[in-house]
Amino acid sequence: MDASQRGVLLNRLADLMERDRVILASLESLDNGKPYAVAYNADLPLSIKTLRYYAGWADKNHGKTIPIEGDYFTYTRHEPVGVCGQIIPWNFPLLMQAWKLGPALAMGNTVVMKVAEQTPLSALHVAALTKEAGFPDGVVNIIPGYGHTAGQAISSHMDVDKVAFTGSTEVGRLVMKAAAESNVKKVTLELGGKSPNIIFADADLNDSVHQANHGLFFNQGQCCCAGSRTFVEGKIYDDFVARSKELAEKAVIGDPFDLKTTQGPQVDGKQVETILKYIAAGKKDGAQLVTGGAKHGDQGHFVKPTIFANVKDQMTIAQEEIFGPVMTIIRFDTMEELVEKANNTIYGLAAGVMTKDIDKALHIANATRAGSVWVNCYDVFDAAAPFGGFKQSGIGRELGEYGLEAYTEVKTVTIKVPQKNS
Ligand code: TXE
Repeated sequence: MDASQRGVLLNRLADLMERDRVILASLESLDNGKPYAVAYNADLPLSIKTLRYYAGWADKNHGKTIPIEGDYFTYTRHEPVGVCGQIIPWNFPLLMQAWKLGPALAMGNTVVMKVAEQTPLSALHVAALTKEAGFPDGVVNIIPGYGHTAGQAISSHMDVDKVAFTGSTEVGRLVMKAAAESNVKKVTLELGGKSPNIIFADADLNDSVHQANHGLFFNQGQCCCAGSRTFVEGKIYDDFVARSKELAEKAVIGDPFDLKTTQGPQVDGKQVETILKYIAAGKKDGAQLVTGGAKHGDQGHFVKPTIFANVKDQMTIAQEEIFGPVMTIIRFDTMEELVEKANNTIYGLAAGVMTKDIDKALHIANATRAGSVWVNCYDVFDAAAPFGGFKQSGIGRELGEYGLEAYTEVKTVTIKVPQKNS
């Protein structure tokens, strides 16, 4: 198929998702528990835009001609990697699917994707849409299944050329190991995070409280890039904590299909247990529970928005990924202490900084070991801007032009010529 035709198919898929936006957003809420309004207004448009963005790249991933020494003509071809295994999680099922299908299909690969066992429905509907869009048989294969069986089969398969995984760091390690022990397939990983979100005293306080609230509580706190360590400058610390409490308590918790709901249930009971375990650890370690700290109601997997203040950097709740609506607020007084603490984590996915001082913003942007830094904003995503982790948050980048690399093999062709003109 012509490269341009792959772009046509991806655009057709995006159009079909747009047509079925209500169905897909409904399935997403039903499966994951996220508020329908969020699925409809955030997950769907972001997923559709990702496919359209990569549709545009289908015929634009050119090779180069390279002036090597001697009478040769050398050029590179950008070829597909081949069969790409893709394993995705449950927190943004449609979006993670689009992030992975977009670049893989645009670059001419075939895909075997295992969706998360908690949330297979929307992905299976998209699978049907790929048929309707006209992708040839066998190009897009979507499998529901468990990690230790279907996921493991992908990462250890001898005929899979590449595996892309999004999920926990623990499983990322297993995927990498299986890849190494089988056919040394290429590996890209997007793993956990414990991202610092830094609030300086000079920033607009109201804005900062809202930004930090959204950066942590969005998607029931189930975001890999959640601003889960909120660092607040001493001068405004008490005020910030009080206002954050007030805002967190305004969350409307309940039925995801009620359009007023801002916080739905966690994805499942196992996730709730993990969150409650971390809340208990926070209390035991001596952090101050400001609000929440328990399940909400006696039905379903709801957790109250929870805030801990006086959190010390080395506490478990400040070091391990909770993946739930639990905010930990840490005080800082000097820039040096701040940078050291902000980087004192095994992760390096994202960082945020709120300040009116451009020097401070740039210093933090340079000094934090993180794949994305948001200044005076948080969680700003665009299909054109790369995303991925430093340190144990992952390997490789998704989105943007950088996202093409993982799905491209570079072939160097050198031809002897009578006379080179380099
Ligand atoms: O993740 P898993 P879980 C983090 C978050 C959360 C924790 C556990 O901290 O609390 O992980 O969540 C598949 N070989 N994140 O248990 O197990 C699995 O079927 C191959 C961060 O749900 O990592 C699913 O499709 N695959 C995160 C996918 O891996 C395996 C998103 C992710 O599940 C496998 C989700 C195996 N042996 C959780 N075992 C992020 N970075 O956004 C499981 N899987």
